[in-house]
Formats: sequence, structure tokens, C-alpha cells
Amino acid sequence: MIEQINESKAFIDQHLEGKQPHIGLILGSGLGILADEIENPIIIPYKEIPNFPTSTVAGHKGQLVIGELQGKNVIAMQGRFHYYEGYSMQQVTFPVRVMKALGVEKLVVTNAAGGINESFDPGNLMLIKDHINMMGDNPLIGPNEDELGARFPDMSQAYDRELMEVAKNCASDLNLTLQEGVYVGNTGPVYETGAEVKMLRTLGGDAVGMSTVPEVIVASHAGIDVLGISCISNMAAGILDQPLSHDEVIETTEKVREDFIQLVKKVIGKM
Ligand code: R1P
Repeated sequence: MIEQINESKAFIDQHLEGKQPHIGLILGSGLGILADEIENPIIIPYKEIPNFPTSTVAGHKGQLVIGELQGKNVIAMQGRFHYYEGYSMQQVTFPVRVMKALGVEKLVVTNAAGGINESFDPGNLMLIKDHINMMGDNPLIGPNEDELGARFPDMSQAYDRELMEVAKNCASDLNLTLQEGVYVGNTGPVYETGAEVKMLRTLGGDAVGMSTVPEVIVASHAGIDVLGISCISNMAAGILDQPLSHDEVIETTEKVREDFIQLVKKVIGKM
């Protein structure tokens, strides 16, 4: 894998004009608008980057945006890869490896998620304080490449405590409600049944989605500090008597775009 990482890094390096990014952003469904805030952007479509998969999901543009946000050099994924798209766990998380090779030390992962915690409201933002991997797979399965990280990585602090404090303070300065909770990663592409949501609540989940967990596992393996933010785009199945749809997910993320942009920008400024 190291050869492929270096090949992708070398390609991206050619476009960087000396701007080495230290902060990475992975933008979830409908949340890619944040990348439009990046100044002096260098845009690289995934399809041009050697070894990169391509985005197939609505609301995921499929390009890297590199530039400055709040005076910091950042690299944003405007669109991510999901396991349910048919990619392997290693493909889904490959960009995190490349970000690390490019110099990224801190990563902000974002997603649209269904609210399991009944005290949440659609449109709330949630700080991810931990996760539960329900995907039945793990991106680190297979031979371990010691140069990339340890065979048995610690996951007790997968979400960086200092960054969580920064995010909480920023939300309070902005007068924004920031819920906190545990994100459950399922494979999708089906949304959960009411019974599954009940089970996930019993297990300690507060929000559920189909991404993020593999990326955070690889970031931990790579020694990258992670901050996770979910946008609660709808209540998960069984809470309200209405079917779920991806259109609704995108609609809600559009409604909270201002809060989301303000919060993430402020946090980046303090990173
Ligand atoms: C379902 O509506 C899609 O939205 C979420 C789910 O994981 C799924 O892909 O997308 P992100 O997690 O990429 O934000």
C-alpha cells in the first residue's frame, strides 16, 4: 500500500504550490459546501488522482479542495467513499493515508446521521465522543504495515479530547447547540429498521450512519488527532412514523449549513 500512497501523494504534491496541508476535512452528505469557503482553492477531481476511487453518491462531489481556511492550510474531501458503494475498507480509507503522507496531523470528519437519542432534533449538530463499529469489517484487517502504524492500535481516545473541548467552546461562543454522543457505523445502504434502532439505542448509540468509523480507525492507526461532527439529518427509524430518504438528509444538511460552516471554521481557526 505504501507504494500506492506515495504515488497519489506525488501526484497531489505537484499541484500544491508549496502549501502543505496540516488539517484534513472529510465532508459528509450535503456538507461539501464547507469546501466552498476555502480560499485560493486548488481543486483536484478524484478521478485524476492515481489509486483514488470515485464518488458515486448524491451530495458527494468527488474532489479534493486544498487551500486556506481561517489562515490554516487545509485539504478537504468534498465527498467521501462508503463501504456500501462496493469499495473495500482499505479503498474507503485510502485518502486518510494519503492525507497523512501529505502532512495532515489533525482531521475533522463530518457526516449526516440519523438521530437515535430521542432528545435530539433534526438539524442538531453532534460532537462525536466515541463510536461503535457495527460494520462487521475493519480497514486494518490484513498484514500490518509497521511504517503506517501499530498492529494493535489503541482506540480509547480515537476522538481527541482537546479538540472536543475546543469544539464545545466554539459552539458556546457561537451560541449554537452542540449535542454530544456515540456514532454507530452500519454498512448501509439500507437505513435501519425500527427494531435495529431500538437495539442500537440499548447498546449506547446516539446517532447512526454508514461512514466515518473506518476513516477514524485508520486515522487512529496513523496517529492523526480526530474531531468528529455529525449533522442529525433526521430521526432514525421507529422514532417518528415516517419513511427515511436521502433527499430528506440532503434537505436538512442544507438548512443547517450556516451553523455547520460557522462552527467548523471557528474550530479550524483554533486548531
Ligand atoms: C444516507 O442518506 C447517506 O448519508 C450519510 C450516510 O452514511 C449515507 O451515505 O452519508 P455520510 O455519512 O457520508 O455523511
